[in-house]
Amino acid sequence: MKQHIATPLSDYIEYSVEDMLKRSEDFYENIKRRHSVRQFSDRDVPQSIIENCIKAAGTAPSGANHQPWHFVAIHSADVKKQVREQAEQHEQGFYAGRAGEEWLDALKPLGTDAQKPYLEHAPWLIAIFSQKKGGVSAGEKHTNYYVHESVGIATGMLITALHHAGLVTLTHTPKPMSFLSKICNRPDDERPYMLLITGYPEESATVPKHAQNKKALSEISSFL
Ligand code: IYR
Repeated sequence: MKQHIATPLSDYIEYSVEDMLKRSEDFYENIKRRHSVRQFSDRDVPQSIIENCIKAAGTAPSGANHQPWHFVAIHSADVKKQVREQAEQHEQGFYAGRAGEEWLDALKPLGTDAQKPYLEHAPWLIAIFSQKKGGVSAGEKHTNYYVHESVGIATGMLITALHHAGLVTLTHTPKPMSFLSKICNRPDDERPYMLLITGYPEESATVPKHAQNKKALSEISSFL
């Protein structure tokens, strides 16, 4: 039988209410500068920055602390080329009609299409995989819990960490995404969850007006 053993919460930091107000305002001001960017510079980014951001993502809460995720950070030009070729191939079918009229209509204000040059231009692609089986130690094959929720939270933390470091990101979910498993040499019991593109923005990078439209606090929340 496993046992519950605990140690004191020794790294918690309490701030005054005034400080918390300031910190929460500052964080909001900072995170609202995060935008999905589709024009990436080919300027390089040191691997150590990507490693730190993945370490930050790896602290995310997860079902039974099984950490059901794997991050493949792709820097190799050859591998990025393969990802671009295969993603564009799938996206062509998607934009040519597989998506359906309603979906294509919803995407129009974003100005996206099947061309994904950033998959080669950006210095880093981070392929995120979810694990149905695992455990608290790498290589275990127990059942994982709340996999989608856990990987979603870790991905959000990764995006936040990359933004905090000073990089821009784009979440990309080519449909279907299974080609990523092969390119990244991942086992069959892992599923590609998302592809995150990261690096510096091109100097002329733009943000679609549509994407800047964020719902007001009153629309996204209720206080009881
Ligand atoms: N995966 C496609 C389509 C796409 C879908 C949604 I929903 C978006 O918010 C943006 C794009 C692509 O990357 O072009």
